[in-house]
Amino acid sequence: MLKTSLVAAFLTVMALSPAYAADLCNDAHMKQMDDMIASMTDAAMQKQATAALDMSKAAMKKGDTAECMKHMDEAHKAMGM
Ligand SMILES: [Cu+2]
Repeated sequence: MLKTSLVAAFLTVMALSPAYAADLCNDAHMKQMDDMIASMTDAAMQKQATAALDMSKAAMKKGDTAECMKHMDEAHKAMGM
């Protein structure tokens, strides 16, 4: 019982921590996103995801993780995630 709630608390911290966000705002994940977007079949959604990812990459270059994650989230939504 106690162990389960500790794991749940840990997962919540993981999801909310900046370290987790930084985990997605990196070159490796951007490459993964590029590949995933490239394989999308819906042209309109693909365009939307590309635009969002471009803004996410620009924010990442500036070191703005919060902004990077915001646009990353938009890209994910356009990808149906
Ligand atoms: Cu992503």
